[in-house]
Amino acid sequence: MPKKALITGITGQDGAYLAELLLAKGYEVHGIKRRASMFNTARVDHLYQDPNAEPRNFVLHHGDLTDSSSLTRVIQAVQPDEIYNLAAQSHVGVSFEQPEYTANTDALGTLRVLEAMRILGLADKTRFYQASTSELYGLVQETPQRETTPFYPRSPYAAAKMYAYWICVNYREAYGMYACNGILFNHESPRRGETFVTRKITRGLARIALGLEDCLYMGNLSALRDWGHARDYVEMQWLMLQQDKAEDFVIATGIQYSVRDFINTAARELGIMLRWRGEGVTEEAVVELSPVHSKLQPGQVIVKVDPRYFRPTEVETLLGDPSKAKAKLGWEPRTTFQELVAEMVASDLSDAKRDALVEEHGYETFAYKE
Ligand code: NDP
Ligand code: GDR
Repeated sequence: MPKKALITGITGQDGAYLAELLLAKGYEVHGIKRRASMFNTARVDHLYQDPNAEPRNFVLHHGDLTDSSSLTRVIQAVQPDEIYNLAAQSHVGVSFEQPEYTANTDALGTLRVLEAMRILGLADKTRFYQASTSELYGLVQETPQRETTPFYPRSPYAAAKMYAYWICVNYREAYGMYACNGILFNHESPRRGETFVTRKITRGLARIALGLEDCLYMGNLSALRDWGHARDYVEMQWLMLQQDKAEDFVIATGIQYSVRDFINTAARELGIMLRWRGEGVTEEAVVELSPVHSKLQPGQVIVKVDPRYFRPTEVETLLGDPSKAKAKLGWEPRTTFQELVAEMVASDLSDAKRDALVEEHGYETFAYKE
């Protein structure tokens, strides 16, 4: 019998990479998707299987982390060996605008999954992974941050994830459940949501390079993050559930860059050299050099600061210490920062080229030529 995994948040960035990994390992993969007015399965459509296919090893179920009955129903039907709780309102900035919804999904949602497991008598059978986050460290108390570093959340998102972290620890201690937290630092990919900073940069600059947009408006350019690749990080999520004993782990690269560094690196990938001028809200990036055939002109301002993107309380710096994961899980990040940026730029450039063609020739002509 193949092992069965249930992934909440399967339609998100990590859910899609994790589903691919588990399918490759021979798992039967079940995922919870929420109802939306438009298709929301683009990241996993390539894994879709005809409902009449046998054996069927990839199945999506409707459900929502704010709805206990749907969670209980799905968990009862699937009887999973492993549950990966990845679903969340995961945008820190948005959590200031929707704090209650964020708490309901990210904090209580985690409790609902754990309670469903307990009530259904799966506390001994099913292993549980909680998508915890470096945002727990917020206003950092120690650098680099490790498993023992005290938390100081700085957003409604982080406060909700802190509840989720501790309820996971509590269910492990109270009921002997195999439940663990992966404290993952930022991880990105071409599948990253378009409003997170890295993807906003690679998508925005690719479109600017092709003349589809003029300028990228950014928030805090000095924020420092420890960025890795999502494909590498989901492997650690799986490994955490394969140990003898449930434990919490920091997953990070141990290397830090600023948002400004990310912009410079992405621009260089596109053959654009930038010069920065001004400071604070007047800081901007000017094109110094651009590729010969580019529509960009030297002197053109393509990045500006817009205070709209500042957060009421910011996490200025995060840097992880993955020593424990290295020692116990054999963790080695495979993708370098440069490779990550290059992969994201290449993907967004290819999308932007398609959009530029459609804009130039019109959809009908483009479709006809195809
Ligand atoms: P995404 O935002 O890409 O994906 C979030 C997923 O959760 C989506 O599938 C989304 O569905 C789903 N979801 C949101 N709200 C609900 C709800 N109420 N009920 C059911 N499903 C819901 O996040 P990532 O893949 O980047 O991250 C995965 C997890 O890891 C999240 O919990 C995030 O907070 C955490 N994390 C992420 C890090 C990162 O750098 N990426 C770092 C540390 C932690 P839909 O597609 O319909 O929107
Ligand atoms: P973060 O990621 O808040 O770390 O949370 P995000 O990419 O949103 O921001 C990173 C840093 O960049 C600064 N920033 C901007 N951010 C966005 N989104 N848009 C901008 O225009 C912009 N300009 C500057 C931010 O202020 C911040 O300092 C991510 C999410 O995936 C969480 O779910 C996860 O828990 C953490 O990473 C680890």
